[in-house]
Amino acid sequence: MSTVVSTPAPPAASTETRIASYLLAEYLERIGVDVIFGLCGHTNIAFLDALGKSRIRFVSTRHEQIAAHAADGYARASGKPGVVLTHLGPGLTNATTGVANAALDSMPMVVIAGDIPSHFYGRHPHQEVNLHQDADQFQIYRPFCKRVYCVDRVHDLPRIVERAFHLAQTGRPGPVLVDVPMDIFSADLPATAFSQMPAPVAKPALDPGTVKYIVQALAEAERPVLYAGGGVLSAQATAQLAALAEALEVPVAHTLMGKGCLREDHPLLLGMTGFWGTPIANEKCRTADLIVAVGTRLAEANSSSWDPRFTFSIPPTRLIHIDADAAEIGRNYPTELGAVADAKAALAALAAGAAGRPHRDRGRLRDDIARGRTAFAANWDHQWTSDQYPLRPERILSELRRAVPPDGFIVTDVGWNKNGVGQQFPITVPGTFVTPSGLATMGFGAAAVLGVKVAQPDRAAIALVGDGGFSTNPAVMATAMESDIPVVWVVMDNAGFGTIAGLESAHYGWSFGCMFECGGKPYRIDYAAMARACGARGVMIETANELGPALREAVVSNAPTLIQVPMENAPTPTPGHWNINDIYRKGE
Ligand SMILES: Cc1ncc(C[n+]2csc(CCOP(=O)(O)OP(=O)(O)O)c2C)c(N)n1
Repeated sequence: MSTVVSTPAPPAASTETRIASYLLAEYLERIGVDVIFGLCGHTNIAFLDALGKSRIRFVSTRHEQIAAHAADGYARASGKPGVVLTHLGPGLTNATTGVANAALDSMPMVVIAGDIPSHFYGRHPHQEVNLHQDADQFQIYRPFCKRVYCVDRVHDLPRIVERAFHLAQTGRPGPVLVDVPMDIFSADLPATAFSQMPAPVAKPALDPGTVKYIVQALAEAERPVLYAGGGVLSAQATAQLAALAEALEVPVAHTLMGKGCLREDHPLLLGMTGFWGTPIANEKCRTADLIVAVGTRLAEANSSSWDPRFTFSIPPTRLIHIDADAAEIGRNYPTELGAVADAKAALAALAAGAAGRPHRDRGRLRDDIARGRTAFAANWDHQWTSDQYPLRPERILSELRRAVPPDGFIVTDVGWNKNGVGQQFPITVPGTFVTPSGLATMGFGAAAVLGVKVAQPDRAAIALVGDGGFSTNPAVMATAMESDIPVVWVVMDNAGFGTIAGLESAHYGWSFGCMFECGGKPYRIDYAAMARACGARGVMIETANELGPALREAVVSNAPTLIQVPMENAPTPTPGHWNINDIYRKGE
């Protein structure tokens, strides 16, 4: 955090000068920025003018949270940093949720925010955040950005922007803020001021001794498990993970963000761990003698609140943990060996070291896995063909899987959609499952899908969201229309914040404050009509059999489409544990 030490101003007289905004837009083009998501304000229109004259696409949203989630989705689907442009004050604060969501899921992002004119520092000008310090808005981003820069002089702008893109992408990726007083956008700079490009950075790998140690430990362990987090997906290391697992016949469990790390039908795949995980994944992790975890925080939801009775029992299980961020190692469990490395480099080296190496006999491991997965699926797979109306959520998943090509993106929000997809939905192409994990932000899915589609226009992009989540930011439909982004939103409509309603009902016997009601009756919004009012396609599903054809039509329609599906508020099975359930106490 902080404003950096100022760069000495170069002698101005000897150089041709140009307005900083135009130089900034041209620099962003040169470093590969092809889209910026944002919303205008009087503090950033000088930069918007430059953007409009550049080759960079500007996706204008109706709420800055949408811009930040869309940029986050773009980063996930492109591998490049998402870029956000906001106005000062309320623009910057509106974007906070989206930026924090990207931070907690380690997504690279650069936020460029307008700010008050620097010559008015101390006078509390219009829309300034200044209750504790003048020009203080950039501090709002401090807890979740890798660094927050406030540009005090125009000569600092090129170096700060270069630093921002460098930091957002290196090490553990995350958001960086560049806060720009509006007069700086309009100030002069030498025409060559933006000359430094972010440096290419080699990723940290495992040293040969560590590779040997881990391969030997995996080969000799009796019941080893490879545990994959989102770091494996973002490093595009799934082929290396499969090669290692197959070479040593080691089963693979994963976190929510790690879903897609192995094909769903891979015989060594255990599935997701934790509260909403699968019994076989929890059991194999809990009874493992060695876990090699890669690219994961071993976070609460995936670890059944770290309760040793459910998902991980470390010790006695030995833990080897490989992560890009040293701070993650040893945080939640005693760790035999930590290694700070890029997931792809590490897994490639381990797979090479494991190739052809003898390992312990794993007995009937593959049969065990198949039996465990089938037994769990028997709890719900008959619902995949249910004709019930309002629909069963599982029927929605089955229709979705059949209608969306394997390389299409499924973007979830928070609710049954996230939990059910993480647990039950077959993903075969890595990276096609996009979900908010760390901040678990309701409102993410319907907006993030916009950025996913911008990044991958030739692939289908479907947001699966609850009616609660969708109604937080329905203005996504206006953006999809204006910017011609043909996404599909499937709204699972149970007339309430269903997941929380179910939790309250289980502990307190009612769902006060969680269901949508008007005049004492369930309150249902006609989202399909709303979509049509925005000029998009809107389809209301009236029988279960209508859903499949509606989805297939939406995928090929090349037009923004909302499909509203009345749905039973059925809970997602919870084979693991969540400590909140031990906390609630009901009074008289
Ligand atoms: C911004 C935000 N507010 C509140 C929550 C808490 N929360 C988690 S799930 C949920 C309900 C979501 O409702 P809906 O989108 O209708 O999906 P459903 O649970 O009904 O499947 C809420 C309110 C959250 N995760 N994010």
